[in-house]
Amino acid sequence: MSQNSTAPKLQPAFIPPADGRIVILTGAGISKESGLETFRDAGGIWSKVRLEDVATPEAFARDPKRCHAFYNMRRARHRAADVQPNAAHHALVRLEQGWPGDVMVVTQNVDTLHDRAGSKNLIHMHGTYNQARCNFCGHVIANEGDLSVEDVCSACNKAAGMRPNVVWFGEMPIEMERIYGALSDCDLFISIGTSGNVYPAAGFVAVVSKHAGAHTAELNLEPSAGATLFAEAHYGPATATVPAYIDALLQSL
Ligand code: BV8
Repeated sequence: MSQNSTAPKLQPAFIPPADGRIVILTGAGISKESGLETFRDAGGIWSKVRLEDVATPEAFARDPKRCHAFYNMRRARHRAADVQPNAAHHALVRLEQGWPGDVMVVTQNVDTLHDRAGSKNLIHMHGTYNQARCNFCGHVIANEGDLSVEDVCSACNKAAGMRPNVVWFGEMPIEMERIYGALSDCDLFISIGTSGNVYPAAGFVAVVSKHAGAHTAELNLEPSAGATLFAEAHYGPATATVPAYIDALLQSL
């Protein structure tokens, strides 16, 4: 039974075997209807500030106060009471709980909306807002408040080194081996809310497509840069397409 009888119906072009492995990649678009900005939509984050000035190790070395201000502003928005997981986040939790095979969510997002919705088999390949890391010794702490150059590392006692524990451009994404292992062994790859501009995430669909029997689907507001690489696509807001698609998969069991 669909979660909401008025929800739009959507028929997946491919239903994996019941023990099939499903890997889901999400980007900023899945959090848009929760009230968080995307990066490359009109009026998005990168239309207001250059990533080279706030989201690279060189930018942090050059002007740490500017980087802290950028992340403090986004982290404060992320903490706001009106920013909650939406129907798309909750649909992915239903899939993880109701699908007999393995379901893994790999998110590019540094927000914690998947975690708060209840996703367990979840990889934050670009890190998260709610940790800080020392640039000198690598010590990681939980941190949901503002960071500044006055912060002192509790492990090495050096100041001005605490940075957001996110993956900046030019840095190695997290758990890449585990991600590539899942991609090369999955039956269904679903990409949700990403423009397909940032690598290596944008290359995942090509990794999956190399493996016989794997199917790829894009659920996005509009065709991504990699749209032609997907076997299937459904366009519309994530809170409409994702529950409809996921509930159709679950009803096929
Ligand atoms: C690396 C964390 C080496 C910080 C981010 C080729 C191969 C390898 C690397 C590169 C390469 N070419 C270039 C590179 C370098 C670079 C890169 O990709 N540059 C780009 C600009 C060309 N990549 C890197 O530096 C990466 N590191 O490569 O290390 C390596 C290589 C391979 C293997 C190991 C190591 C590190 C990149 C990570 C950077 N950090 N974020 C932070 O958040 O501040 S990236 C940033 O972009 C966010 O994570 C964001 O999630 C991500 C991708 O953006 P999207 O999520 O797609 O968001 P966007 O706004 O673009 O799109 C939103 C989409 O949603 C749109 O399509 C829209 O239509 C849709 N949408 C909107 N509303 C809705 C919706 N969909 C549904 N419903 C809605 N309501």
